Amino acid sequence: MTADHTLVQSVLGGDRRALARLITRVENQAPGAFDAVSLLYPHTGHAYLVGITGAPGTGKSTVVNAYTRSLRAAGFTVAIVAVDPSSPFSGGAVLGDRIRMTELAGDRGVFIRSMASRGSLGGLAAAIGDVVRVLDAAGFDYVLIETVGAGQSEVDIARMAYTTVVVDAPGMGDDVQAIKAGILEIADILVVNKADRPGVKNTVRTLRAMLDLGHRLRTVGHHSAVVIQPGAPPAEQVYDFWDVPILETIATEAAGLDTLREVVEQHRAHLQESGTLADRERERVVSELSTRLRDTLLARLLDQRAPDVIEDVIRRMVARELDPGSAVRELINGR
Ligand SMILES: Nc1nc2c(ncn2[C@@H]2O[C@H](COP(=O)(O)OP(=O)(O)OP(=O)(O)O)[C@@H](O)[C@H]2O)c(=O)[nH]1
Ligand SMILES: [Mg+2]
Repeated sequence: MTADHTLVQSVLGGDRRALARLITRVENQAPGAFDAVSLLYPHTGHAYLVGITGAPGTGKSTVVNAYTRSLRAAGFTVAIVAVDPSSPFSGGAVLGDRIRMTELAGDRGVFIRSMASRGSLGGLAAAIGDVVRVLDAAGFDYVLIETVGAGQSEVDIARMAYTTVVVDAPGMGDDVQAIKAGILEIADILVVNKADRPGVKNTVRTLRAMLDLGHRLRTVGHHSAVVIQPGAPPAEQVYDFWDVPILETIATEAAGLDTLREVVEQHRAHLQESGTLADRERERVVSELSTRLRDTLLARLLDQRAPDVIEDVIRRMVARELDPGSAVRELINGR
C-alpha cells in the first residue's frame, strides 16, 4: 500500500489530522493529491453542500457559526470551508478564530478550513471543489461554503452548492450592491441578519420587491423551455418552482437559525422531489469538467509554446496584423 493509500484510508476512517494534512496537499496541488482525490471520489455524494454568501460584514461567519450549532444540536456533523477570494490574510482566519472561541471548539463533529485565493480564481474554484470532495468523502453530513459576495467567483462557487443562502443586513446600503453583483439570482434562501437593528422591515420589503420582479423573468432550472414571461400567469404551473423565502435572524443571539436549518431541509426535499437535484448535479459536473478541461488544455499549450512566440502573437494582434481567430489557429497548429 502506498503512502497515499494509507492517508486515504485514515481519512475514510475518520482521522482528523490525516484529513487536515490531505486538504493541505490538495490545496497546494502537492504530488499524490491528485491520486488521493480519485481514490476518495467513489466515497463522495453523502454530504449536503450549502453555500453562504453576501456582502462584507453582513454577518455570514456569525450565521455559519450559529447555523453549525443548530445542525450539531440536530445530530449532524458539519465541515466549514471559508473562502476569501479578495484577501489572502483576512476573512477565513477570522471565522476560524470566532468559532474556536465558541462551544464548537474541540467538537469532533465540526471541521473548519479557511482558503484564500492563490493565483487565478479558476484555480481557486477547482481547489475548493477538491477540498469539498475530500470533506464529503470524510463523511460529513453538511459542508458549508462561506464566500464574500463579489461577483462571478461567487456564482462559480455557488454552483458547487445544492442550496445557496444569501445573507443581507439592514443599514448596509448594500441592497442595490447585492443586485449589482447578480447575487440575488443565485439565492435559494435569503437571510436578513441583524434583525435586532433598525430598518429590518425595510430591507425585507426591498428584497421581496426585487425577488418578485426577478421571478416573473426567471428561467426555471434545467427545464429551460419553461420561461415565465413578464405578465405571464402565476408560477403554479411550473412544477419545480421554489418561492425564495426571506428569513430574519439575529445570529449573535442564535435567533432564527433553527428555522434556517429547517428551511434548508425543505429546499433539499424540494430539489429531490422535483428532480432538480439530479439536474443540479449534472450541471455541476458539466461546469466542472469544462472549466478543468479548459484550464488543463490552456496550461498544456502554454507549456509547449515559447514565451517569445506568444509575445510575438500578442504584438501582431495589437498591431492589427493578426486577428484573434488566426492567432488561436497559429498557436495551436504552428505558423
Ligand atoms: N447587531 C448584530 N450584529 C451582528 C449580528 N450578526 C453578526 N453581527 C456582527 O456583525 C459583525 C460582522 O460579522 P461577521 O460574522 O464577521 O460578518 P461577515 O459577513 O462574515 O464578514 P466578512 O467575512 O468580513 O465579510 C460582527 O461584529 C458581528 O458580531 C446580528 O445578528 N446582530
Ligand atoms: Mg466572514
